Amino acid sequence: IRRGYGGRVTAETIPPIAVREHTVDAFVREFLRELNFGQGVDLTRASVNDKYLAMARTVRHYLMTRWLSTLRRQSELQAKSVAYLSAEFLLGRQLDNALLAADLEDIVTEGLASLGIELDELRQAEVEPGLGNGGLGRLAACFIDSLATMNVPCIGYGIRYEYGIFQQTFVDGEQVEKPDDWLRLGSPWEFPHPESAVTVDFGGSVEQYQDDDGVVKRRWVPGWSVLGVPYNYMVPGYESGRVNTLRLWSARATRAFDLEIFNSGDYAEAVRAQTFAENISKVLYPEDSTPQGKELRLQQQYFFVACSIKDFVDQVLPQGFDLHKLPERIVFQLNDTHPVIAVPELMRVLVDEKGWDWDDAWATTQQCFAYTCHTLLPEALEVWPVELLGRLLPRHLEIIYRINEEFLEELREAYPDDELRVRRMSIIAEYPVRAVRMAYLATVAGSKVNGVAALHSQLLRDKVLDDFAQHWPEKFTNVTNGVTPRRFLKLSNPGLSGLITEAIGDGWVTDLDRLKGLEPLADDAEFRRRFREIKHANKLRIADVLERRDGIVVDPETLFDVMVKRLHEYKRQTLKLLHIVSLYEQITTGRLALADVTPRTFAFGAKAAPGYVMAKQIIALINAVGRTLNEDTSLEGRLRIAFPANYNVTLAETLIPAADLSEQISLAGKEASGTGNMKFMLNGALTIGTDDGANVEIRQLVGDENFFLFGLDEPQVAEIVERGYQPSAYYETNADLRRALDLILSGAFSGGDRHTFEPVVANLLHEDRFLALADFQAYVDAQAKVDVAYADQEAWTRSAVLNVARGGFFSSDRSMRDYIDRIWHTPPVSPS
Ligand code: GPK
Repeated sequence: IRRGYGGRVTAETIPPIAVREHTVDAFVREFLRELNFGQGVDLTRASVNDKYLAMARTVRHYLMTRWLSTLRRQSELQAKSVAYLSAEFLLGRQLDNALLAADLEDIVTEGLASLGIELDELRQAEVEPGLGNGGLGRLAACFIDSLATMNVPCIGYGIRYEYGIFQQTFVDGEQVEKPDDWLRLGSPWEFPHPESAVTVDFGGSVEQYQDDDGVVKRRWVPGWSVLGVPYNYMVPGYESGRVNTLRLWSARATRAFDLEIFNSGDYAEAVRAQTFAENISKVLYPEDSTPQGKELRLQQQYFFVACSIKDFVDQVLPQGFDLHKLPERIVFQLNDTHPVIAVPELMRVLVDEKGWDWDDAWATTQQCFAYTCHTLLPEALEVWPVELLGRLLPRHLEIIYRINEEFLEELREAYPDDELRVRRMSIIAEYPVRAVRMAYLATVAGSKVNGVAALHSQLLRDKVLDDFAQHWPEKFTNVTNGVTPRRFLKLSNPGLSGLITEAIGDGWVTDLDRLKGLEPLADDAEFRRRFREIKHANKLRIADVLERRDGIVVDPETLFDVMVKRLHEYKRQTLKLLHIVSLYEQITTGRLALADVTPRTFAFGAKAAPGYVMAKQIIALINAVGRTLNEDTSLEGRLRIAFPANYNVTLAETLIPAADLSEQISLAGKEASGTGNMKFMLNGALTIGTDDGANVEIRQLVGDENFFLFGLDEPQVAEIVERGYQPSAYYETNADLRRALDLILSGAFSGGDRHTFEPVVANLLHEDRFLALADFQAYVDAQAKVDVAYADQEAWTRSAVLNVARGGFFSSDRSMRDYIDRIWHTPPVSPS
């Protein structure tokens, strides 16, 4: 093997690990062996899927030596690791990343070609594992990629959902969800380990008993249980020689089915237990920052953290490990509140199972957890009614009560005359129903609490968790998000990657600050010409994909103006739509000459949570406006809307590199960070955005002159809301806005039907929770500046190059360094 541990593995010291030969011939041999012996087909009869599966398994072999060596070395060293607990890992396709890590692309291309197979055709056969909703899940995937690349020991723990994020289709412009049966054609990247299954209990009651010394104690007598089967995934680092592990849990019944009942002929009853258990990992909750008190969701959360803690304590740690040293060996990072039930679970393990006294257990537990908050929307902070929690996890509820009692005692000592404050900070909410506030529990238990961008962390301290920040100022910190430059620049934008490497060498792939070296080239006309050429080629590439994938035709000669993210009112897709409708209205009424319109392709990509009615209506409206504009020949194709269905990681990888303009237009103070904004920047798009989330840092780094800032800032928003926001006032006073809204109401986009989109417009006029109307004029003005800037292609390209050159800060490698320095204290481990 070329890198990594190969040299150390000798038969004299330890048993050998198989090694694959890094040549075209060896690859071809391996591939045919997998195809013939593994897949059981002959090349002449093999389907594309057969060939894809055989190739994926072959590529996987090339990473195996490093994986096994990493595991061996870790069990020798027992170095401190990160356990990243996350209900979502939005991985995207695996093949290209594996080829990159194994340095195999050339060999595989040549080897397959010698067999008459095109690598690209096999690439298309991969169904991406969509085990996440959006930003939060994709962030987890970027983080584990960075840790492997930086040689930091990490286990990702999550759920192997049988169905990932739903497949979105449009029927008459409306979103229709289809189940995401991603495992249907096989899953070559996973390693199931049914022999290592663990049992997870639920329900039942708590009983009192006397231990051997006569001490009265309490313990859980569960009512039912399920099995958690681990599936391991490789997380290969880039050029590091390390392969970390992602362990996803799948739920099984403890008794597959009751044979006696089955034999008696009651087949339905016999499989009931099985169905019930397997439902726990059946499907990803299609939510994004919306509350939903679902029992199954709490079951999922407890299921995966209980499996993970048990796994770590019983299987990862060496036998006889002194758990008092747990904080030296692990830090459990809580990715939002979804895994927070791990806190009382670790307490239960230490106190009830290991027999520790409470204070001892609490001191250790507090050192083992840290919590990341990803939102500012109050309704997105999870709370679990005690009725539900007590029914599902009675002992955990008791433990939470005790944590809370001691916490409130501490507060009463600190604030003897401020009972109001004490009640505000209680982990238990009393209204509207008695419930556990998971964010508060995480804040009390965690050694650190972080937000995901500078502004977000500030607002957490000042608003959402202000009492806690006053009580424990040193607990709060910021780690601005990042994205992996391997997937979102090197792999997704080969043209630009090649140009960058030619200019500054290839060190940027693991040291993204080196992009700074491109700054002088912004003034180099030849460099700018090549940069533009690459952007154009990327537009041709996405045009081809959209035509084949969706039957959508776009014009690569236009400005690509792209807004891709979950559909949510706070993100304000409607603001962008109002801009488009206003342009259209002005053109059709002759107030704007077609010749003065910058030809644009407005691209949208967005899924709405299936139960989020307003979001779905907005999708229908975008599609309706799109159909009208795209069919209106009087526009001569100067304005077109492209809204491909089922936006996912795979589509992002071709769409983002083609963008000229990145839309980051959330209401200030609502988007915790955003990570799409970073991907666009690194791929040479300019941002039009509000002073929100990581936009703030993007603008600071790239400079005002290379960023289209508009809109209210967070203090202004707070002030307007405080005074009593009246959206209708903007309708009354802004003629363009009024005409745009009236045009929608007139039925112009709904075949004359005035009712179809009335709810969307009425909501904007009478409620407009996210102040779209208040920011309309500022947005339109900023878009006018975009048109002017785009007209000067040399200046525009200069700005685009500077966006790339100054984007290095947004590597998730940097985020990981910040977590390591400020929170985890898990130094890299050298591979040999
Ligand atoms: C935040 F609260 C949540 C959630 O449930 N899901 C989700 O994707 C996002 N997020 C934020 O909305 C983004 O601003 C942020 O960049 C991302 O998490 C990662 O931190």
